[in-house]
Amino acid sequence: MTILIKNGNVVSPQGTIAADVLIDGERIVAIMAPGETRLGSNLESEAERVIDASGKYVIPGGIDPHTHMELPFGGTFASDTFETGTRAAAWGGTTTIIDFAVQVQGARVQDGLAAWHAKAAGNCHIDYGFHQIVGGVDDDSLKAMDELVNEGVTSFKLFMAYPGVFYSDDGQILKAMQTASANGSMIMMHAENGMAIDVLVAQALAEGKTDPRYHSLTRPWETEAEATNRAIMLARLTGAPLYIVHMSAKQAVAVLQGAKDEGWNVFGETCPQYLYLSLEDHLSQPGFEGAKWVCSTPLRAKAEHHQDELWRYLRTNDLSIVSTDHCPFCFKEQKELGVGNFSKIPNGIGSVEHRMDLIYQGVVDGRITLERWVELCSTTPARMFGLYPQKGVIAPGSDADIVIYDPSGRTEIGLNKTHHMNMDHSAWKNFDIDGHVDTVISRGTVVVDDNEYLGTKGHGRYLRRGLSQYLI
Ligand code: DUC
Ligand code: ZN
Ligand code: ZN
Repeated sequence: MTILIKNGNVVSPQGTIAADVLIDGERIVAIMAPGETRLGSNLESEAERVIDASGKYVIPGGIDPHTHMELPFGGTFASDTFETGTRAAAWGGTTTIIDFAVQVQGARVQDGLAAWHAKAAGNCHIDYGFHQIVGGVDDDSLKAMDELVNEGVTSFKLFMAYPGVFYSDDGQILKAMQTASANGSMIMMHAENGMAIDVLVAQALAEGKTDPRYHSLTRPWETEAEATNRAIMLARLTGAPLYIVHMSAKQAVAVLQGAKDEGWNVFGETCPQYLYLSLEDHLSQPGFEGAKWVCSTPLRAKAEHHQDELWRYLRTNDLSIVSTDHCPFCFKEQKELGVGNFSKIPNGIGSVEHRMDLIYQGVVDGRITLERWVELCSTTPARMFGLYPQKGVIAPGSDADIVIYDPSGRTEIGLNKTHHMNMDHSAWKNFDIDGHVDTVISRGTVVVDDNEYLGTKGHGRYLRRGLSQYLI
């Protein structure tokens, strides 16, 4: 199928230009001045489909490099499958996800990856890749890291939190970082001091503090900043590149900023929940309502002014990417596991469908530029995780993953009935966006058009990733 997208404004980190985009099959084949012909041919009459994007932005499809479909957590599983989660992502203008395959202590890393392939294969609506969680660092898993790099899994997530579950101690972290330093892969870090947090949690529960808001109060910013600093120092010691996930505390990002200023290979992401939601307004809602917003790192106190600082760090590139950490749980029977004990509430918020809209709102609000929106949500994720220039850019030869975004449209994202994630509630109640995802194209196939879903399960393909471009 050939598709001509005409009269749109094509956005990249370098700028926005009025241009027509020609797609042939799964790839972009030409970007031309509006109305220009190619090789003497009249493209408009030759294209099988012409989409008029007048007044709209034409952007590379969103890349969400941090999702957890079907993650086992706290005795249950994240409620989106690869089928429901990738479909919801497509609805929201995200055309690639990178999900986390899980290895638990005592199991083989290769088996964890194989299990994730089995969950995803034939079920995805959009393209997908994997990072690998290494939950049990030992000699076998260190060897497996080398093997996985050759299979296109070029980043490994370690946890300084969740002792007894995903946790690695400093010696294990050091060894995994030495391995990454040697094989060129990226270490992704959940940076929270889990040992200290477990003590604070036990003390709070002993004092009868069981409400959801204590989830945040027992994970204070110091536990994030301390772990961030420790991870950076261990990365520095080993020469491993480091990417800190879901940063929420301004003090932790200040530590990252210092290391970046020294020229070290360290990067960080934040997520929409930390830019918009808070301890006071969400996690502290009456009764058990706040459980909807239990995630880790936690939502922080508005009074501490983290949100403005996180937006600033996004502008200054101290934070490089906005991912979602999409990890949805239903309220009924899943979040409810923690009634009477906040530490038993499964951690996670569902946002994979809303990231493009929520961060576009930052453009509307004057917090970031249009070009930075595309850079944070598509181009940098592609470059950071070895997908560029196949993904993350509108250029001849790149996959035709394209979103046509209407800046004069409107999107009510907080209505439980209208989202497509497999959840019985929305964490984004009362969020209305000045903008709208009109058309979504995944590898040359129109999957969303004018509020209609046209995609199919099984269209999404596994992406074998290369090494990060930021390390060369
Ligand atoms: N944080 C979450 O909120 N959910 C899943 C795992 C994590 O680190
Ligand atoms: Zn995490
Ligand atoms: Zn996560």
